[in-house]
Amino acid sequence: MSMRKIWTFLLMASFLMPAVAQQVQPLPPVPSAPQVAWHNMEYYWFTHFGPNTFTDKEWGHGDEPEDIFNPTQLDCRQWARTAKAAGAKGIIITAKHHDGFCLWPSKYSTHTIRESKWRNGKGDILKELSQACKEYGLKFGVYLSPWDRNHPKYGTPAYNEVFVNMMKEIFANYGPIWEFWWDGANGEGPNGKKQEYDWSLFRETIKKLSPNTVVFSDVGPQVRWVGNESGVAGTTNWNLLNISGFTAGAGAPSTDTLNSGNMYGEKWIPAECDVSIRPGWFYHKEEDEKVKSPETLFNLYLKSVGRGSTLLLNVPPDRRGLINEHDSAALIGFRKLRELNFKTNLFASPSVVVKNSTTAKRIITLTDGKQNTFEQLKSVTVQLKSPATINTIVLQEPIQMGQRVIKFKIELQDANGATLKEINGTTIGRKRILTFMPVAAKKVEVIIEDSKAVPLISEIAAYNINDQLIEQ
Ligand code: FUL
Repeated sequence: MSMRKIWTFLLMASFLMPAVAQQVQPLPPVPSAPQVAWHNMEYYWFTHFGPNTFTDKEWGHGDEPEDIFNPTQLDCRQWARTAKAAGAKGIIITAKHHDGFCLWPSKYSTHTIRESKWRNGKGDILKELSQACKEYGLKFGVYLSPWDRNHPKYGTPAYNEVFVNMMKEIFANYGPIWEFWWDGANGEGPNGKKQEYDWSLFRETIKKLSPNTVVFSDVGPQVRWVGNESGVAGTTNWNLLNISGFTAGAGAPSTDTLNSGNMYGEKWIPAECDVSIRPGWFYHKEEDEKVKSPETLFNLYLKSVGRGSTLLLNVPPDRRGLINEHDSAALIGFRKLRELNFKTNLFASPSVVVKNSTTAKRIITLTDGKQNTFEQLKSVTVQLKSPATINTIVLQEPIQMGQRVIKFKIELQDANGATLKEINGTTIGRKRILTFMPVAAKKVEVIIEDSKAVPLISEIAAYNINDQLIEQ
């Protein structure tokens, strides 16, 4: 390149510099691509199935005879079909619960479906379910309890190898696995000893086998527990967590911390809300009448997804090996409530003017339903053509840029600019759904009062949902 060319290049570069410098940078820590995809799934299933289904226990002792496990009409395609019809995006199955019984014929255990009479020991539920999930376009996930009340090696260092070998077997035969679930429970095994889990070995194993799998434990590495089993995230919910010095189980941070995360947490480890559609995690006939109603499930959706978390809803198959009619009826009802109530974004109408309050620039991308377009703003004004009844506002941050908003305020005003209602909130994150007694608003203003860095908003929406569904 000649000198003249170099100078021209440098001159042009200097003109371009300020524009580049103004570009907003991601605020670390940020989620990985698999974590962003995980957030966007919003709602998926858990399924607890095993000997407990047949003994009516919640925690089997590990000495149950294998023949106890005997579903009469098992059909994983029926599970997947129901999950799909219910709008769920994936299924995580208890491949092994605390009783140690394996739902696949593991080489590393003698307490598996192979030892049962079911299908003459030839059945393989992980195979059937992983195939059914593929067929119905669902993600497939695996819960593998480290606590094992059956395995003779449990309580000795050799058990950590057994656990690793089981994971290798599962990834080799039933992948791809989108989420892997490690429960933190650590009780005694058959010889009365507790296990010292080698968490770093477990973590390294999955990282090598399948780097895109998101791994859940109380403290991540990719997804954390929300601190309760009732499906409720904190109204303040940071996707960040400090994990130095903590481990899953008894060594985890307090449930309060897990519930709301750490504002300046070192890692992106978002909370997942696990909750059962029934009082127990496993199917019990006497709980058929206690299946949560569509309205209760909708409420849980508001308190999980609507607080920036995801909803991991447990739907346990019955003794036939089918999703029970009581559960499917509630699940379809839940789907209908979501569809019906979130059908019309009142801010998406062409007659509504959405403006950055500082620059007065009109922004249509805030109501286009697309997460990857976002706007840098401290305050946004939404002007409606005529007053609309509103009882729900939804806000989203582009989480790929890091979680920023610490505190916000929403003002709903009438035609004369008088404030009808003021709503105060803290974090937004992936999605924040706020419900309140309805008002007929002509103007809505969202003001970001405090943030960790320049605030970014990707979506805003308003709805008029059935008043009975307003968050309780
Ligand atoms: C708990 C377990 O002890 C329960 O049985 C259930 O699997 C739940 C999801 O996690 O810690």
